[in-house]
Amino acid sequence: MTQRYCLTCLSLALALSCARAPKPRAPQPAPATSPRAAENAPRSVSHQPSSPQLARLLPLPQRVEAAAGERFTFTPQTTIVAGENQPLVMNVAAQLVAFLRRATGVVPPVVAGPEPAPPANVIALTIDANASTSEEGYDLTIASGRVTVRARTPAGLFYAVQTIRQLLPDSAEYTALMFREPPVVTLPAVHIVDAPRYAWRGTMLDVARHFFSVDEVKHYIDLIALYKINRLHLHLADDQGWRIEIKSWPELARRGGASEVGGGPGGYYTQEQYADLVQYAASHFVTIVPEIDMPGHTNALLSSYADLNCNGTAPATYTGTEVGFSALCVDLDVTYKFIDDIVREIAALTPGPYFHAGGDEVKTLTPDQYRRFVERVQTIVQSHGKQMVGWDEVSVATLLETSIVQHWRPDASKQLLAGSPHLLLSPADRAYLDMKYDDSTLLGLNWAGNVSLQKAYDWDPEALVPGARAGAVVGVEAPVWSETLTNMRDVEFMAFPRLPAVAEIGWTPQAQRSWNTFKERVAAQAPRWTALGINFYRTPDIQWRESNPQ
Ligand code: TNX
Repeated sequence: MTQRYCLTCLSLALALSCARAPKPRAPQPAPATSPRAAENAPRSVSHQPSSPQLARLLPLPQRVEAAAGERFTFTPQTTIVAGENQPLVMNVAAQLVAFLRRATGVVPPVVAGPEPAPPANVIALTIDANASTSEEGYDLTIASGRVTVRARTPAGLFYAVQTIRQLLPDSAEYTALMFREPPVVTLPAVHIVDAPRYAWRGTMLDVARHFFSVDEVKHYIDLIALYKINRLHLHLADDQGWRIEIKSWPELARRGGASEVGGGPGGYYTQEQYADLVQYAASHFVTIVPEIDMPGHTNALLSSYADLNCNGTAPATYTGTEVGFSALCVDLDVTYKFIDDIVREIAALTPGPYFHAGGDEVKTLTPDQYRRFVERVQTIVQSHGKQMVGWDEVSVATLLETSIVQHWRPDASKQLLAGSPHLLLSPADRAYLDMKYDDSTLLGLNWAGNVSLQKAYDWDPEALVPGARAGAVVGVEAPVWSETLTNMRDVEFMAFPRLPAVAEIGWTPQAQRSWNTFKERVAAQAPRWTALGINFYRTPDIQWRESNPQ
């Protein structure tokens, strides 16, 4: 049902907005700088955005130029104009409508076609194949009566919409509040040119140690999309549980899915549910990266099929948290038939280009057995049209040019890593969100030390692996291992505020990031997180805000 302002509210609202409209700024005398200094001065004003709304953008956009003109004011006539009637663009427009409805109380119509001329009050979402922005970048101009977004792809439009969302009142995140008196909502006049630093801005959810339902994973996707994260790696199998239906090996889900750490009931996704998750993620421009960990971390599958064990006997299910005791029988032919079947079925359900084959913490194979296993699995993955991703132990094998090594062990050989074709960075002492924040954290582990918010934020991916090939780093990923985490409240506590820190590392150019400005911007997220109901940790090093000026 379309909601409209009543006439009195509207005139009151307009009167208020006029009363509140900022006076045009007097022209400032140009600072006396030498031509050389002016030349070297950064074009960007990102470090000191002038409006309080702009001061809370996270990740920090590449270029934010506050403009002197009038602000954009939402009115009952505001219309969203989508340049093209293609489903992905319409999906982005629909998500913008949902935010605006909650922010203003009005449901703006979406029309497809060319931008109407002023004075129409318009938000224009335009795909422009020739736009100078990068693949996922966007160009956003907010001016009086008009918001214009240009991007080369629907993903770019989606990220611009997340930026607009962060400029809207925090209360817009709380559905119940949309029934309050419609407020006057305005956006600051600004020109933002933005693009991500890395293609891979990821997080991982361990649904194997403790199972998380489809709705819980969707909730996580909702939260990560706000920070422009675009990969969700699902750790679908480990010693304690197997979490995806495989039609050719039905006991995997039936038996292997029925356990988890601590003896709970576990669970698994049917193929339909997994496909639904993939689709939901895609509508938030998130690519699902499925992981089946092998040859180690395989007790759940070994306990489902006796034939996969070297001694022909299925072990009992496992609900503890030790690692390194299980391994596939690498000399059996059936092992590779099994791997081929599961990769084929999962690949067919996964439109993204990646299949993560694990490869970590194998303590029961010889180095030669391990290497040969990784190389054979890599070929199987490739035969099903996917790129292999593996934990950093796989760097001992001969890898294809398409393969990606996920660095996690702080003490992994930097020399081996440097030879990797592609590197995804998840150093445990910085990016593992299951590490405790500090000694007071009840949840989590600390084998890699405590990971404070500053530790999670203050590092440069390019400095981590000296001698890495140019362009090898594809991005960063923050894993959430779930040995100690049993529900979404736990996951939220470990991920917020550290996940937004990793998101900014993946998005914002290194030279523009600083702990001091991040501290301010992350503090300003608190009212939004409260409205969203996120169970975040109020780390003592941040002066969390209770509300934000609009
Ligand atoms: C190491 S990271 C593991 C996981 C654990 C995690 C706990 C990796 C590839 N292996 O099996 O869950 O530490 O922090």
